[in-house]
Amino acid sequence: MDFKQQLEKYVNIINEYLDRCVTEKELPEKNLYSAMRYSLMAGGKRLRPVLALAVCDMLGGDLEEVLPFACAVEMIHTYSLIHDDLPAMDNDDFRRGRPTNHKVYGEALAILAGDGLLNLAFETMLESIIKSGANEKKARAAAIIAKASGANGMISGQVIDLESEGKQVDTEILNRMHRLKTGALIKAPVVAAGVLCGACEEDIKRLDEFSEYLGLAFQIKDDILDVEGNTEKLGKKVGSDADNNKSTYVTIYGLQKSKEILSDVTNKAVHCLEKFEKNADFLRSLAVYLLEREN
Ligand code: GRG
Repeated sequence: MDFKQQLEKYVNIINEYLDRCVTEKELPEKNLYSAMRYSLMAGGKRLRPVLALAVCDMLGGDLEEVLPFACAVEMIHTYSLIHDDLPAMDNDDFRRGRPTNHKVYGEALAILAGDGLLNLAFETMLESIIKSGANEKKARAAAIIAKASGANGMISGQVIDLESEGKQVDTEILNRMHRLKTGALIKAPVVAAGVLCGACEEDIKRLDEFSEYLGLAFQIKDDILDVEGNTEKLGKKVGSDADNNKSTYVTIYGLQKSKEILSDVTNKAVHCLEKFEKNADFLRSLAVYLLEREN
C-alpha cells in the first residue's frame, strides 16, 4: 500500500469511529449533538489521530486499543478549534471549509458544543480504561493527553497567543507559544500511542523528540500558509495572523528563512525515526507530506 492509500485507510477508520461517537438523538437537546457533529465531521486532516495509528502500526500494536485515544485527541482538537474561532478569541467565520460553529449555532451553543466534545474525549478514554480492567498503560496515555490539552499545554499556549496580540514577541516566547498551543497536541497522540503499545523508554524518548520537531514544523508551515496559502484549499481565511496582529515565524524570520527552518526541522524529525528502519516509512512520508501540504 502506498503512502496516500495508507493515509486514506487511517482517515476512514478514524471517521467511522468518530461518526459512531456522536449521534443525533431525538431529544430536547438534539441541537447540542448536531453542533458537536457539525464541527467534528466537517473533514479536517485528522493528523493527530493518524499519527497515533501510524505509531501503533510502526510498533506492531493493536489499532483497536489505540483508536479511542487517537479519536479522543481529535475531539479535543475540534473543541479547541470551535473555541478558537469564537468572537472572544480569533473571531473567524470559516473553518474546515464551512461557516464556523458559532456562525451556524450561535455563540452559546458553540461554547457548549466545544465543552461537550472535550468531555466526550475523556469519557471515551475512561471507558476504554475501565473496559480493560483499570489498564495502567491506558491510564498513562490518558494522563499524557490530559496534560497536553490542559493548562500545562494547549490552553497556556492559547493564553500566550492572546496576550501577545499586537506585540512583537521574541523567539523564545514564540517557540514556547507554538510548543504549547500546537506542539503539545501533536506530541500527545504520538507519545501516548508509544505508551499504549508498550514501547521501551528509549523509544518513547525517540517518539517524543520526533513529535517535538514535527509539531514545530507543522506550526511553521501553518504560519507560512497563512501568508501564501489559498483560502479555498485551506478552508479558512488567509491572512488571519496579520489581521489579528500576531507574531509568527514569518513576521520574525521572513518567508524565505521560515521555509529554510521548516525544511531543517522536518529533516530533524525524520532523523529521529532512524532506529525504526522500514517500519517508520509511513511516518517519514507523513513528515514530508506535511512540509508540502497546501491545507
Ligand atoms: C481555545 C483552548 C483553545 C485552544 C485553541 C488549536 C488552537 C488552540 C488554535 C487554533 C488556531 C490555529 C490556527 C493554530 C495553529 C495550528 C493549528 C492547530 C491548526 C489547525 O489544525 P489542523 O491544520 O486543522 O490540523 P484540521 O482542520 O485539518 O484538523
